[in-house]
Formats: sequence, C-alpha cells, structure tokens
Amino acid sequence: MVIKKAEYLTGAAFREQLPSGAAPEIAVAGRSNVGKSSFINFVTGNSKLAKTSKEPGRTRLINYFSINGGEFYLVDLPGYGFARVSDDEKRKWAQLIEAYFRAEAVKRHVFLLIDIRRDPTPGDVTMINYMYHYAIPFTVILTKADKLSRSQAMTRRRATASALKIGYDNIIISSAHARQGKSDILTRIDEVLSIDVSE
Ligand SMILES: Nc1nc2c(ncn2[C@@H]2O[C@H](COP(=O)(O)OP(=O)(O)OP(=O)(O)O)[C@@H](O)[C@H]2O)c(=O)[nH]1
Ligand SMILES: [Mg+2]
Repeated sequence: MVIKKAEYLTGAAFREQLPSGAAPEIAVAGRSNVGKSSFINFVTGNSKLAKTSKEPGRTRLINYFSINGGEFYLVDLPGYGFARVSDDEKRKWAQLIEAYFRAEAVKRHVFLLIDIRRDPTPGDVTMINYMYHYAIPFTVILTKADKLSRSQAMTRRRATASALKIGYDNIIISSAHARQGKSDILTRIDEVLSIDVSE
C-alpha cells in the first residue's frame, strides 16, 4: 500500500450523518489519548490531517478520511474511557458506535489502539465485545512504543496477546513519534483490503 493522497471527508455526530459506505473502511478505535489521531497522521504521512493533542475525551465525532481518492476510508472513532464524561455522553458514545458498526459498508476492519505500557482496560474489552457481536475483524496496534525498549515491547506484546486471547500476528507494535511499524501497518491494510468478503 502506498498512500498518495489523504483528505478529510466528513464528521458524523449522529447515525443520520454517517456517509453511505462507498468504500472499505478501516476504523481506528481506542481510549482517549491513546494516539488515534497521531496514528492516522503517521500512517498517511500528513501531520495536519487529524487534530491531535486536544483535551482528551473532547472528540465526539466519527471523522472520515478518504485515502487515495476513495480507495478506502480511515475512520477516526471517538475515544472512550475518559473519566470526566457524564452518563448522557457515555450513552451518546455507545449509540454512535453501535450505529457505526451496524451501518452498511463494503467492508470493515478495526485497528484497536492500546498504549503499549498499559494492560487492556474495561473499555477496550467492551470495544472487543462490540466487534465480536457485529462480527468485525480487528488488529491490535500497540502505540507509543518509543516509551519502551525493544525487549520490553516484545514482552508487552506477549502480555497483550494472552490478556485478550488473540495471536501475536494480530498485534502490531508502533510509534507515531519514532515512526515505527509503518510497513507492518501498510501491509496489514493491504491484507485487509484484499480479503474477499463476498458470499
Ligand atoms: N511518546 C509518544 N506519544 C504519542 C505517540 N502518539 C501520540 N502521542 C501523544 O499522545 C497524546 C494524544 O495523542 P492523540 O493522537 O491526540 O490521541 P487520540 O487517541 O486521538 O485522543 P482523543 O482524540 O482525545 O481520543 C498527544 O500528546 C500525542 O503527542 C507516540 O507514538 N509516542
Ligand atoms: Mg483524536
């Protein structure tokens, strides 16, 4: 995969605003502040595409980015697990995520981002349960690998695999700051896009 072009398409706050699924979608999910927007900028090679470093928990939109003129969409999902969020906001988050997973799409895959230094949170487990429920395949991306040594990173990868009961090959180690893991991510995007989901 070579990403030649990446552009902001739209942001959706309600089910009615979700674009009709014209292209395969790779959604980027994870707790607030895990590095979702930084990941999108890193992968697309465009540091200004998705807004980063804003106050955690503020993005309540599903933001769509069109890659290579509609070859596929990268979808920045609103983060979860931010402490200062009202029950009403949590409900809205769940409604929007469920609407997203239920909406029509050519194909859907989730990159679930987890901070490499942390164990999966209850929010991560909830997200994984959504994906099993809606039969959406996913890959775990361990972010901020620059914070650990290479051997520590491998240990964290094993710990994450056993905590989530998934295989190592479904976990990619990455760092937006150190620009690490990009070729693995682009290879995974190729694999995801090439899987035939027609019946
Ligand atoms: N050390 C390190 N910090 C990172 C990396 N990626 C992101 N960050 C930092 O983590 C913070 C949050 O990054 P964002 O990309 O805005 O995180 P997000 O998941 O989009 O956050 P929300 O939109 O609030 O859910 C920022 O201070 C980033 O600079 C990384 O690879 N290494
Ligand atoms: Mg963000």
